[in-house]
Amino acid sequence: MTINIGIIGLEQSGKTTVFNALTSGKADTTTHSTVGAEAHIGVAHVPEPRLKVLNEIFHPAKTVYPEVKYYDVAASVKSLAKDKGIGGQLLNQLSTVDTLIGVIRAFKDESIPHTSGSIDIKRDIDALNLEIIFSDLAIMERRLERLEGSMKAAKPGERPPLLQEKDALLKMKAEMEKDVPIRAQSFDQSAQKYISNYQFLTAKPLLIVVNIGEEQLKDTAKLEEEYNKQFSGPGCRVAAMCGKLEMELAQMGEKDAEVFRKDYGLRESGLEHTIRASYELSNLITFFTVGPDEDRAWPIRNGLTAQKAAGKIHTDFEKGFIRAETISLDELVKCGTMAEAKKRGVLRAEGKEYIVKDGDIITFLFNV
Ligand SMILES: Nc1nc2c(ncn2[C@@H]2O[C@H](COP(=O)(O)OP(=O)(O)OP(=O)(O)O)[C@@H](O)[C@H]2O)c(=O)[nH]1
Ligand SMILES: [Mg+2]
Repeated sequence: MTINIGIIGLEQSGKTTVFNALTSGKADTTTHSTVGAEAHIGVAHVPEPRLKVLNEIFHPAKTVYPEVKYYDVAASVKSLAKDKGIGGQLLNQLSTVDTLIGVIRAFKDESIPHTSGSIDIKRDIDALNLEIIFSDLAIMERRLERLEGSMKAAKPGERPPLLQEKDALLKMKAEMEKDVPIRAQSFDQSAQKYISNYQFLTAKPLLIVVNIGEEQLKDTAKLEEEYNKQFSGPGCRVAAMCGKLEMELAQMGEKDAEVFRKDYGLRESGLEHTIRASYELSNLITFFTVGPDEDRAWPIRNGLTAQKAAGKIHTDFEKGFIRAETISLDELVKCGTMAEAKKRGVLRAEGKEYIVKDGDIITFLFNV
């Protein structure tokens, strides 16, 4: 399974630097990106240390990490929304991602002038929010126009669902005009489906990455806490990291990077840090499948039943679900082997309504 994350932000905030940090990429950061440029796309594996533990038990031929695909959309969302050509295409690409990363500049550097003349995190977060609200409003208006047309042509019996959609859109629009993103609005069940149909940008979880300077590194944790107090909200939280340093570390060997991180007092890499935050934002947990062929981590939404989780692997697993033989990683480690776990009776047979937990190791039994 691939998790898609779109990187947005104001001009020269460090989007491509953060992209390089997260994907160990080498995209150019020395020139300003130009309108009409294509997105940088890069893939990273979700760091999942629990797979290492499992590998020591099962020695599989292959280890499969979940993938995250990052899109660095060069231009500002606002300019994309106005543009019908490549801008429109980039916006379509953005509208399919699962989560947005919004890069906000906090690093000071006289040689790189800030487009608004100064560093002001609150101002820039507001501006970024307004950009994506602007883009969603444009989509809403187009949809409302089309709805008017459909309603005129509709037979009386066809009108109620159209009216219901119009009603839902108008409510969302009114809130957005008060600068409330869709992720912070509340809806009844019937309006919910319109949100997923349109893939509005402000409906997506937003991880704000405050791109701090090297001199702020030792205060990373404290700064992050303060930023979260000020700026987090429904579907939105903040991670602080130094894009430039993380980019340099991502291009080193792991061992060297580790030494540098220790020196700076950093507990985890920028990738680990932002992925953990985006898992929490998107309410994702991980279950594992194991065996001689492969050990594999599967990200799923928290709250899924065993039968639905089985469907993430294959639809046949879901349709023909019999039971899920389940053990937590901690229990397995205590037992040492699956055979020992069976002997001690800690390998559980769970039914289709079982709610999968983070760290479960599952063997699905099914028939087709
Ligand atoms: N000192 C310092 N400079 C940074 C940091 N992050 C980015 N920069 C510099 O800021 C400039 C812009 O960085 P980019 O990553 O290209 O920014 P961008 O948002 O992708 O820029 P555009 O795509 O042109 O809008 C580059 O010269 C980077 O080296 C940082 O954490 N510290
Ligand atoms: Mg860029």
